[in-house]
Amino acid sequence: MSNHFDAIVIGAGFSGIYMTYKLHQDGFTVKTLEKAAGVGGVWNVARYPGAHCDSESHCYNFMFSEELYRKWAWSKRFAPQEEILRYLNFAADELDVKKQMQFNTEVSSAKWDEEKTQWQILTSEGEEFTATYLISGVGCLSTSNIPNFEGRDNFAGESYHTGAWPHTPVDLKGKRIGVIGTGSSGVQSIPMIAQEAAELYVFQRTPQFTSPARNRTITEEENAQLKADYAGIRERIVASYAGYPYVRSTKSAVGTPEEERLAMLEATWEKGGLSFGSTFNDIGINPNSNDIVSEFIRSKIRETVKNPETVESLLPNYYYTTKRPIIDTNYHETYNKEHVTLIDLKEQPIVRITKSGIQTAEKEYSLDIIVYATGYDAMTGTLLKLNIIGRDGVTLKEKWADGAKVETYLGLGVSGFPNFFTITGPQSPSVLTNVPASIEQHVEWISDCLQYLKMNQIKTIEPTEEAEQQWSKQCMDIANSTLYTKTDSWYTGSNIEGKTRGFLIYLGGLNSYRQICSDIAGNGYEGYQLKTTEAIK
Ligand code: NA7
Repeated sequence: MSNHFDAIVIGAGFSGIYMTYKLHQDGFTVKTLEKAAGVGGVWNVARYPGAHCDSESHCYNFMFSEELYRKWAWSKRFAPQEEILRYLNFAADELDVKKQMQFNTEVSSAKWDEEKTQWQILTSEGEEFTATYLISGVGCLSTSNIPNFEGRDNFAGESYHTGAWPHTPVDLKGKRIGVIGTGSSGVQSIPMIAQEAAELYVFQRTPQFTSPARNRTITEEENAQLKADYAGIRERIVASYAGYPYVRSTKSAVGTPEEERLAMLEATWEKGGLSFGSTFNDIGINPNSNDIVSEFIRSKIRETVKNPETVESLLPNYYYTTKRPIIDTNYHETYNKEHVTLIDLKEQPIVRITKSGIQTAEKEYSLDIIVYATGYDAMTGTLLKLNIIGRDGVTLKEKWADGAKVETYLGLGVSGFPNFFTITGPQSPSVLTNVPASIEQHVEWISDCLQYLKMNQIKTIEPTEEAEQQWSKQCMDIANSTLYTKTDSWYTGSNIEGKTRGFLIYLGGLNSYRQICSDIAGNGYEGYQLKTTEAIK
């Protein structure tokens, strides 16, 4: 059997499923390689207790097909991991893409062959594939970050990372459990783990802003309304800044009288969900506006947590939203439970992991289980692990100086790497949007592009260095005009030891970005070098 395909897609999450479907529909041969045993991407591996999506479920799904949209009804306003995984299996079955997918197959390298103008892809299992196009659908958050604490491997109990949770149930009942990390995964899992644990110790380096999710069941009547409004929801998503079907606030926090702005904040707090972060239009750019909203959240934490010492440690002091905003269910309430203890790592840093637990500068905490809720090497970690080798044997690692100088064109391609596309790649809107909306836009753009190449007998496409540099500068300039770059976060790469600080997300909005991408395509793929077979000869 020939192992040559028009395209190899890596990853079978939202991106891989839709890309595979599109390519097959368009008449290309495609093979999708997935490391895990099934579809789902991050939703197949981040199975920690309490794992939920924080985009509202009715827009956290494929919108390109009305038929698909109508066939699925979500049970909850914010879907739990297992339901999203079920949805992705449903979508893959409905779209009939599993037969193009090969599971339990990890890509170990992909090398550009200039002479044959094709990619040679090798897997850890020793298989070889060749393909005209290489398309990454590996997602932005799929390489777990486990900090290199001294003695980490000496721990005699069980340890788990939230992003690589076992597929079989973990028995937490009556155990002494330590959770390191209070990002989204920590905040979601801590209240659930507290329900089972005999003792729970939360090791917190940075206190987080969180607002209530107010998750609830979606009634049949609501579901019927959501289905009836398919066209409206889709239209609003396409027109929106962040891929959500909501209208953005036009009010400034500093520009709104105190009484009115408090009423607005109370109303969005009560409503729940991520839209609290969009109560005003200048939270991300104006430090004074940000202070107003930050102080509002701090006041809620003070009202909730009873122990005065614990409250002090839980008050965040960075600019709200410059770390990924979190929505929670009973997070701060959990610290009122007798058996839950907050360890403030600013006061007593972790010194080492011991055989029996965690040793801080003050004492040793004896534990049965350590949960690492310590996040991901986001945006570039997984792409770099693929060992991609471009023209003249230059690796993506070398090109990006091991993550120190990441430059792409539109977050969709990299110069020196012909016929290579990155769905939600670095410097695209990606994680600062409702990600499935960004994925659909990228998949459709790539699909249009491949059809254009085919129709015009173009053999290779590759961004020019100049276009790439301009795009990278534009991304950084926009980020620098906001408060985002002022905080240490995985948005800036500063959560990973040795990773150079930058900002790998296009912040100009998905709607503007969509227009830019479509103009570039309309202008014959401006900023790209296109070569026909003749030109290559
Ligand atoms: P995050 O948001 O990166 O959170 C990781 C947490 O782990 C955060 O509180 C970190 O503290 C903490 N951390 C990381 N390294 C250490 C060390 N060395 N010591 C102590 N604490 C540490 O990851 P999540 O998985 O929660 O969320 C990621 C996204 O996944 C989420 O937004 C969803 O989109 C899905 P820090 O703040 O860096 O001081």
